[in-house]
Amino acid sequence: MSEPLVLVASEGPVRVLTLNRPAQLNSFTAAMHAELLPALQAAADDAAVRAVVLTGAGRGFCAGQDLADPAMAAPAGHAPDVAAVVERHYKPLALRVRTMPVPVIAAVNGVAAGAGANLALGCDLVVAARGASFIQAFSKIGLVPDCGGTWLLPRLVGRANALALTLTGDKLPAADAKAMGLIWQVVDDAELMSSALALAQRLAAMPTRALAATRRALDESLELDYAQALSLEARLQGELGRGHDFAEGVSAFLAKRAAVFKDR
Ligand code: T3D
Repeated sequence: MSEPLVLVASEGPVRVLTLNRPAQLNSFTAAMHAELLPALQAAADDAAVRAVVLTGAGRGFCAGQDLADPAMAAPAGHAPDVAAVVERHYKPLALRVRTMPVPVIAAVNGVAAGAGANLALGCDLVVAARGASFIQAFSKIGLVPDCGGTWLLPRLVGRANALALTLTGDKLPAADAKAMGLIWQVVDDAELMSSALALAQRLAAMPTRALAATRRALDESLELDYAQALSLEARLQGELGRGHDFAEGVSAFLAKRAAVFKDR
């Protein structure tokens, strides 16, 4: 039997998904897509999962689309249908990550290029190894950023930085990505997984439903005016206020004990 292209492991409430095509820097084939999206869906559907960590096997995180995947190739004499690839694979993947009911942490162990970079940047928190790097490789092969890159980049680092990264396709070392505000944290290479897992365990013990609602409010606020954002806050507070976790959080605070959150 061949190795899975996405390794799935659990550390208590944390689901760890590892892209597993190390010889090709975990670049995406149709077959790897066919394992990653269901693995994310399974984590979303499993009430015991309260955080997800996404990482890569070997020296790379993900080099984006596998440019040699025969399953993506056009029939002889035809132009490739890149739109179909994006609609079928990258759009559902980016949407799934962004709407997970639990926090998603990218543990970027090495180079993250093309759609691989944007997959990481679409996660809620990005922790990168010092030796990792981010490359908006699309301009080098005549494409625009996909997997959410055009939406994410200006929001994360502003138009000037977004344009510089995407037009040049230059490699951005993890420390520079952190300094630019593109990612959350840089850690020593040897400490990547322990740091990402500790962060995931910490988030897993928090009120998961409120964390997912917070992400939603921040994302939606970008399309709203101030009054609309205030209304969305009121609606979400209303929903959360009726849940177990708010009552538990307040009662634990007043009783000076640790809260045990359950909502998801
Ligand atoms: O249909 C569509 O295409 C639409 C979807 C588009 C989404 C996208 O992601 S487009 C962007 C695709 N990705 C790239 O253009 C990145 C291509 N890779 C690179 O530029 C370099 O590999 C890296 C800068 C990422 C890393 O460089 P380096 O020197 O550390 O490693 P390397 O030697 O280039 O790569 C190691 C191996 O991985 C090598 O194989 P080999 O020679 O040892 O057998 C290389 O061919 C393979 N590899 C790396 N990236 C890809 C890849 N094979 C296929 N596709 C790749 N994207």
